[in-house]
Amino acid sequence: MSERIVVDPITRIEGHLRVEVDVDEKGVIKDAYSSGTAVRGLELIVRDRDPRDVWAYVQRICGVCTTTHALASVRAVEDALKIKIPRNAHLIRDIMNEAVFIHDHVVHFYHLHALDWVDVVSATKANPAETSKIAQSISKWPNSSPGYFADVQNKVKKLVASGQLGIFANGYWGHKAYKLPPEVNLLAVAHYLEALDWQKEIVKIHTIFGGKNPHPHYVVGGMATPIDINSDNGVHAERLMHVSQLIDQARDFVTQVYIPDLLAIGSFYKDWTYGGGLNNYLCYGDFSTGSLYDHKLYRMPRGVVLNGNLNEVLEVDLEDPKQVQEFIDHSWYTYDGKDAGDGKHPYDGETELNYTGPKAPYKTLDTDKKYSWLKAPRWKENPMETGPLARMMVGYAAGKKDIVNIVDDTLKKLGLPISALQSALGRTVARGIESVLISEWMRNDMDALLKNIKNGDQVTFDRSKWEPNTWPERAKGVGWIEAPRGALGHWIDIENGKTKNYQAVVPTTWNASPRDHQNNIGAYEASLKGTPLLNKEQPLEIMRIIHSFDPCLACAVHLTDLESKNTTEIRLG
Ligand code: NFE
Ligand code: MG
Repeated sequence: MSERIVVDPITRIEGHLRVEVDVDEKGVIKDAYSSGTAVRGLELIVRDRDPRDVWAYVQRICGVCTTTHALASVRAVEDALKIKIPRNAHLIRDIMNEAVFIHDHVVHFYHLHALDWVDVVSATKANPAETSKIAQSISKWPNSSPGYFADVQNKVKKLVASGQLGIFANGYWGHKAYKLPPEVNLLAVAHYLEALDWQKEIVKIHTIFGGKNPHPHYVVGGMATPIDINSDNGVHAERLMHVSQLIDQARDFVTQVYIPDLLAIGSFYKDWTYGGGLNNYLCYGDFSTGSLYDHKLYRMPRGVVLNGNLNEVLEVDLEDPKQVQEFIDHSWYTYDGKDAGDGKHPYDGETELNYTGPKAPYKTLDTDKKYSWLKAPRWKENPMETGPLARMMVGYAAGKKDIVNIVDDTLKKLGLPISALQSALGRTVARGIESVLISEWMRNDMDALLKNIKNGDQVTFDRSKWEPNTWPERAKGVGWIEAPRGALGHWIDIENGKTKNYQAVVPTTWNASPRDHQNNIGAYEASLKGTPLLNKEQPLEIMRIIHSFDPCLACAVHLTDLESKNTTEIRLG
């Protein structure tokens, strides 16, 4: 006999995610179902619009990865119209994307994921002098005196005593799966608060290069970044120096706070090996050392690792109609008016809503049938994981030196083999590892930008193909990027200067996907299977595993139908 457990909503994520699991009498998860429960509207909104405007609409898919959809969109239009952007624009875009990665990963680690491993209430029992000793032994970060940690502890004690835990309310405090000593819990809580403060700084990189954050400005053909080092306006020398400082600060926060904490916390959970999942990893690749248009120059390589086989990296072709496809057999859509159908490549993609789930209020979804607003993207009909772990696996398999070195080095520090990365904890470690790499790359890209500018090149925009009368009648293009949560692709079909069709296939759609035409399960679903729950009333293990992917359902379900009544039927009580 199995029992169905429902977690809805999954908190500390972006968007609306529901997870249903079947557990056996021993409390082990035998099957899992991941459902996106809200539906929004961006792919349809951009139809018939000027392709040069689309970035500004699709950027609103998400307020977390505030720059990623704009970047994917301008790249798609530029690919379609064969526009090559100036080198400065490419560097600025990469620096902005790198800033999003660091921002996202730090916020994810401390504010969205840490409390699955860190017991806040236990921190009240810590000896602050011991916490200080630990802090000083693992990092040279200056805020590490016993008095500093005593102050943080007093704040937490006051919260606990008041009975109103504020931002720490409703945690599973005291759950037996928490393993950290009180002193390490206190360290993590202190840095949770510091990271909250720090994260408002790094976004200034966007405000300087892109005018604002969230949703900085982009332009098809380059960047709307008015570089003029001798002026008082626009992006002048002083502002460039400010970006430079922010990049150094970000690197310090990653290497002196985030990574030491990750290793300290991780070392207590080495035997919690659940959450691996599919072992199929997909990367589109990004962060070129030279031309954007040459994949071979990518620091994060493009490719697929299938069935955990690190001896082979398979080639990914985003225009091949048989590679990336979306299926709807278990998703609330129709294809060509039918409930099921062959997978569609995004150039031929369709977004017709068709809610067939139960009327609210309901206890469980009918998971044999359709059960999610997410489509099921597949690569050559395989379900794939994308994101930090995928990037480190593909980079490792491809023999990228800096990736291999830092992965090996980190595993050595933790005393773990590479196979240990195929777990929830491994995903979290991979995210930390890539933060170190990206903070280095961000420094290098900024140095390259400064050098270019010093050499007299201040150009950020190429207007040679700005006017639609320079475009062909019909043009298709794909824009890809690595976003913090994984591989992101936007596909555009342009006809007579207008957007004929637009499809976004998003990292969280891959990871949180439901079953497909062959009943293959998605990455979240696979990662939950086989995990024992210590306490079915407090399914902390489900939170650990799902959070390790850093879900963003806003991104994943990016379409809507304002006239349909369907959306109200699934509103959750
Ligand atoms: Ni809404 Fe996003 C990222 C994109 S997620 S956060 O990273 O693209 O799937
Ligand atoms: Mg889509």
